[in-house]
Amino acid sequence: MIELDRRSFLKGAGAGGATCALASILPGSLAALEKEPLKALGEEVASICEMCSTRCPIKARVINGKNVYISGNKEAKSFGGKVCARGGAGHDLLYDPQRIVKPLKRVGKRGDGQWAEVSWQEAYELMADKLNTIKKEFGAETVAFSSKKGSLSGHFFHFAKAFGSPNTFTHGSLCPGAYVMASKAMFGTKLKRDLSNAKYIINFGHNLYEGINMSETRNLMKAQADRGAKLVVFEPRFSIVADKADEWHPIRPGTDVAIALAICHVLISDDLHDKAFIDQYVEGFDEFAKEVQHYTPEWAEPITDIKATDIRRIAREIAAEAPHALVDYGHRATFTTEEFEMRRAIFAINVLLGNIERKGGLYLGKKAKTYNKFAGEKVAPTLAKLTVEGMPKPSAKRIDQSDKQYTMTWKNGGIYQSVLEAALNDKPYGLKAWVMARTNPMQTMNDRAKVLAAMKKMEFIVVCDVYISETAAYADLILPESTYLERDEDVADKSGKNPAYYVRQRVVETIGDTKPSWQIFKEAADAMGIGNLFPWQDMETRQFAQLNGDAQELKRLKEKGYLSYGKPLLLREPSLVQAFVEQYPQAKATDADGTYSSQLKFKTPSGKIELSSTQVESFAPGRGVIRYRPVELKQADELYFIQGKVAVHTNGATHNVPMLANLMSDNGLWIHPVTAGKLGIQTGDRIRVTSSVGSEEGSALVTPGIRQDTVFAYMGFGSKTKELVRATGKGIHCGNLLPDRTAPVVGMNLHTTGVKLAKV
Ligand SMILES: Nc1nc2c(c(=O)[nH]1)N[C@H]1C(S)=C(S)[C@@H](COP(=O)(O)OP(=O)(O)OC[C@H]3O[C@@H](n4cnc5c(=O)[nH]c(N)nc54)[C@H](O)[C@@H]3O)O[C@H]1N2
Ligand SMILES: Nc1nc2c(c(=O)[nH]1)N[C@H]1C(S)=C(S)[C@@H](COP(=O)(O)OP(=O)(O)OC[C@H]3O[C@@H](n4cnc5c(=O)[nH]c(N)nc54)[C@H](O)[C@@H]3O)O[C@H]1N2
Ligand code: SF4
Ligand SMILES: [Mo]
Repeated sequence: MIELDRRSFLKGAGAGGATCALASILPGSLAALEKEPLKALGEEVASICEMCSTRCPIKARVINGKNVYISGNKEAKSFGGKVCARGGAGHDLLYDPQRIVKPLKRVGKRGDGQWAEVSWQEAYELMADKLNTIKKEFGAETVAFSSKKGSLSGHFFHFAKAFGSPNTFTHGSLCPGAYVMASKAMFGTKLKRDLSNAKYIINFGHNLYEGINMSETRNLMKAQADRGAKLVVFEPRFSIVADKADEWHPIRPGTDVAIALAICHVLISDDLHDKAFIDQYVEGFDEFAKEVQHYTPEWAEPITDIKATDIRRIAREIAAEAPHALVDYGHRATFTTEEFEMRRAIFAINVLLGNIERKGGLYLGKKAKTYNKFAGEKVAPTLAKLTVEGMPKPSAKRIDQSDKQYTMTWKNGGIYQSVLEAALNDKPYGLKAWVMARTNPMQTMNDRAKVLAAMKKMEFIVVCDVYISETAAYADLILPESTYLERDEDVADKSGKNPAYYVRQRVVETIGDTKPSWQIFKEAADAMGIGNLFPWQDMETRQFAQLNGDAQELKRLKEKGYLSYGKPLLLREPSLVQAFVEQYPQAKATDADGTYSSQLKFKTPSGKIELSSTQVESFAPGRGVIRYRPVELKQADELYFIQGKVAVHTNGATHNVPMLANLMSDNGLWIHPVTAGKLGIQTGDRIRVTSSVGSEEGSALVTPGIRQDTVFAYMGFGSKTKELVRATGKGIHCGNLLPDRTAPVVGMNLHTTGVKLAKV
């Protein structure tokens, strides 16, 4: 932990007073406070990590008033009672001298780093004055609201709705949107994967050993280590998952869809598909089968650079392990403009394998309502939805989704990057203000220069964050949120094969003058004259209402932190269904084969899995049947530029956390030796990467673990604003190289582009 020397930082603060330009002490930061011992709120508090949006269940203990020891919560078995490196470093965020702990108002030119500390009341009044004036003059819809979806976004978007703007955005179009929409189009809902029980797994760039999700990462480890599952990875670079796999196939970026369709071709032409499953559950098989006739492995080979013999062999191998085998549909779904087809083609393989609701396959989440219905008794409490009367209905249309091809994008999450065209070119109408919470688009949205230009055009920008992030550095008002270790939050649903809930609780007394966002936006609403739409008193009254007034259960949840109810249930897995009916005597009657197969329904127009879909055809003509379309991701003389997560950092969020910054603060560009050799580049050399929108200088990492036509960088580095002191100027800023390009139908930002490389 960094020790503060009080005398030297007082010197650094220079003129002192409320206004200070950026010196060695950041205005409003923890460094300016007298360092007091941490006040524990319990011997060991069960809570939820927020070092990334996976939100793993944790236990936290304050040690000697100085440190917080964070481990996994053993109640949540699939998480293995463990946290990752970032989860363990939570203390360093809590106690980072550079964390902001006072509301800040811009006093110099926007982006100049001149800030004045203000009281919360002043901050709320400024917000009320500016936002209400803009609403009166231009309409509430000219204010955009964006936040990473998760624990705090509910309160934030409630605020946006109460204000009257339809323009709310999550990170969806920068992250998972495409696979969620593909899954909804085919199954009517999101699916989950039973990695730990799979005997054969095909992975298309799901970076689970670096892009960590404690539960899924551990499940993949379990499948490989305990069950000897075979793992086949298609990845343009030798990721850690590729390193731990049985086979690594360096696929050409953006061509996964061709492999997936070729595997479908083999399964059907070799008669390896599950015909009984298809007869019972699938709509549109014939059209699909007709289309994939063309997609032979020999056809896929020149597109993907993967040998036809390998594709055919892999298809046969996975079919031999079906239904306890799966093709992972990934997480960040931004590789190609054909994302909708890519993710649907991956789901299609799973459908042909008949692995839905089987061990080692894909399944539908079993929340309390569904689970209780099957059990014939109340096994788990259902969570009450807290709604408010009198919420205004915005009359204006959203700035995105006007084109009917975007019918499937989230109603409230939308196409985040459409903020840019609206702000800059009034498309479809202009924006005047941008309110953000837990989002850092200057780092995580494509085309940093465009994001900056859009921000410059705004009349008013509010950012709620824990740091002066790259985005917050251009705000007019910064609202410092308490870290997750200082917050109580709503009870959250964590159901998988059986219902489960968990809750975030304060581990320590709040440091400095920060607040949780549920409170920030409730109090801001008061100042804005819309406080009546926030009728709850505090977080505990909300949690109590969520649990339908069951004080006992709330107490139990808070003690344990994570409550799981019942036994795992997969409707088509005989052993699990048998254990379930033995446990619950009132349970629904099973089918003759001892399963709940006949009860498996899908929320699609046909009630079946729509392998081909007339609904999709109606809003996206030509896409009713999954089809291959060539894409152009780079020019002939360029290299593919791709990115990924690194195990010790989160997106554009943790690069200033001391312990993690010490572990890694730069992202060398991965370059193949042949490519590097042609340019005279060696590891450690300074290099310049240039795309159609930006240019970045960085260092080279020459490695055979990447294709010759591709370069790779870990994302989130190279912050360009001086406030993020430990991260600034270190490494390649990925967002600065990516043009603002959006995939059809799913509205995803495209993270693959062409670049030129030179030695500096
Ligand atoms: N340590 C850590 N863990 C995290 C996060 C983090 O920032 N750090 N972030 C969390 C979040 S928000 C998410 S969304 C998940 C992300 O989880 P993932 O989606 O698994 O993570 P990424 O690293 O983005 O994975 C993309 C991988 O795809 C590869 N790739 C790029 N283009 C292609 C292509 O065209 N085809 C194929 N087959 N592969 C390609 C990249 O090399 C990279 O390894 O991780 C979560 N967990
Ligand atoms: N080029 C490129 N761009 C990408 C990606 C990529 O791989 N390559 N990955 C994409 C993916 S998968 C995602 S999910 C997005 C993520 O992008 P964002 O949604 O922007 O999320 P983060 O970078 O995780 O964090 C955003 C901000 O949250 C702040 N923060 C952290 N904890 C708290 C808190 O408790 N309260 C508040 N108020 N703020 C907090 C952090 O300081 C940070 O400034 O980026 C996407 N962008
Ligand atoms: S994966 Fe790591 S950082 Fe993310 S929530 Fe879990 S423990 Fe925290
Ligand atoms: Mo993400």
